[in-house]
Amino acid sequence: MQHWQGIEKVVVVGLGITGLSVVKHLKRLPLELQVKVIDTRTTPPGQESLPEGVALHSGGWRMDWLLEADLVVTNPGIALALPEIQQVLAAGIPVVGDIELFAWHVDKPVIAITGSNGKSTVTDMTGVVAKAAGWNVGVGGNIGVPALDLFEQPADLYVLELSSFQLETTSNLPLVAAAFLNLSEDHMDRYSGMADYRQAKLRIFDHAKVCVVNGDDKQTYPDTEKTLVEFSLEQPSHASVLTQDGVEFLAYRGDAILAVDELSLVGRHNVANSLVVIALLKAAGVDIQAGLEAMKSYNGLTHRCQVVADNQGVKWVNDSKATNVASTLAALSGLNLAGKLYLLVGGNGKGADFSDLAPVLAPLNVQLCCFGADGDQFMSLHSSAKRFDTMQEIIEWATPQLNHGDMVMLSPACASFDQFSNFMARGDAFAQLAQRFA
Ligand code: UMA
Ligand code: ADP
Repeated sequence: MQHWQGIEKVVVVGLGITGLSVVKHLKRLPLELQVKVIDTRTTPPGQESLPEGVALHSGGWRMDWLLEADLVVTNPGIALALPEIQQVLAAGIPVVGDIELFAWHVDKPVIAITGSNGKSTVTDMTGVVAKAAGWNVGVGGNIGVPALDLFEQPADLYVLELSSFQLETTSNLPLVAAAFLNLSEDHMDRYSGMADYRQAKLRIFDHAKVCVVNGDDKQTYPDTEKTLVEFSLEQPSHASVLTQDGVEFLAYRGDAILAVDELSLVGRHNVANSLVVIALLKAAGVDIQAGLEAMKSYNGLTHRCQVVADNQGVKWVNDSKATNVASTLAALSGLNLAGKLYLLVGGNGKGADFSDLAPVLAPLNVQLCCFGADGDQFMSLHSSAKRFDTMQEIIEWATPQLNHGDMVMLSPACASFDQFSNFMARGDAFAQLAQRFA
């Protein structure tokens, strides 16, 4: 409890699922803490679940509360650059996030994952394989289960997905292994540029015994000397693809572990993600062989390159979480199809430039099906492009033409808000169409 010395008054900024998990954690500690909550929203989510006796101020700031605090705990959605938080810092009051509180409390090994794309997939798969290998695993963080809630159940290993927002307010997280998957443009509304965004992510390595880095993306390497484990799709590496007698294997330090085509996950990026899972679990001392069947059958999180129907040799893939160009490019790279790809693209384009898709589509046997508000923006990307209003129209038109070896994939490179409430609703609608028409 050394970190808590001299701390009595704690102010939690931002409720939501993180703020609630922080309050519950503070209440569980054997300390006499005075806890207050501020949320700038008029009706903060989670308000109704706040334990009795915890004062809440909503709809704005309370600088008097903040400046009297011994510790301020912020929700990841609260930027440190806000003037109110800057004032707290200038007064010498420590500002931390929920992951720092997790770090102060945890007494079991922790694995953590960050990056621009693939975090949730790697986090979930790492948890699934470790569980299959007999470990009692707590999986949480940015993936949607607040890390502090994991302390409500016993565990002997934790796997955390960490966003750059969470890492900004974390300084003491001891990790048995940490991975930085890749870096591409995101969250530029919160950072002054890519260098700033990268520095936030690099904090994951500060107290990591083993740093898993992407040999194909040097931006993921720490700036100081650390114990590195590299993964790569392009060259031999600690974790890489090894070809033996014409068969590709996932390999770790030269040992073939699993044939690539035994993975249920599709897409070359998922080969990279699987290599990371192996590297992380090896570093944590988990017996990969014991979890191998789980790795083979792992079919991904809903809405990320997930096979939702496989009938008469036609695979239907839901990649509704591909809401930007980089994630659709990832879904396309390394697709090894015997037949034709029916690719559904479009939605709310958020003003993005889609031209990077054209050279990747050019060599593919593809039928580009453009729908939604910004469907027109895809029409010039491939000669096959055909315009529709909705996904249902596309499926009704395409189904009679499908042949063995074909794939129907929703990887829209756009947000869903033009026709759906979120990417999950869009993915569910696609999965239902797949069930009906497959
Ligand atoms: N907000 C205010 N005033 C406040 C508090 C919040 O305006 O006082 C606004 C902010 O714009 C903030 C937003 O509300 O961005 C979301 O806050 P929230 O209360 O909904 O947050 P939580 O429910 O606690 O969810 C957070 C993470 N949200 C963010 O980082 C924005 C969740 O990641 C995470 O799953 C959860 O904690 C558990 O750890 C979401 C996310 O979008 C999925 N993450 C970003 C990403 O993946 O790209 C980083
Ligand atoms: P995150 O949690 O970082 O958003 P997800 O695992 O939810 O990552 O995947 C988000 C999107 O990015 C999906 O469309 C998915 O297919 C794609 N993706 C997954 N892994 C990678 C990767 N290693 N590189 C690029 N894109 C990826």
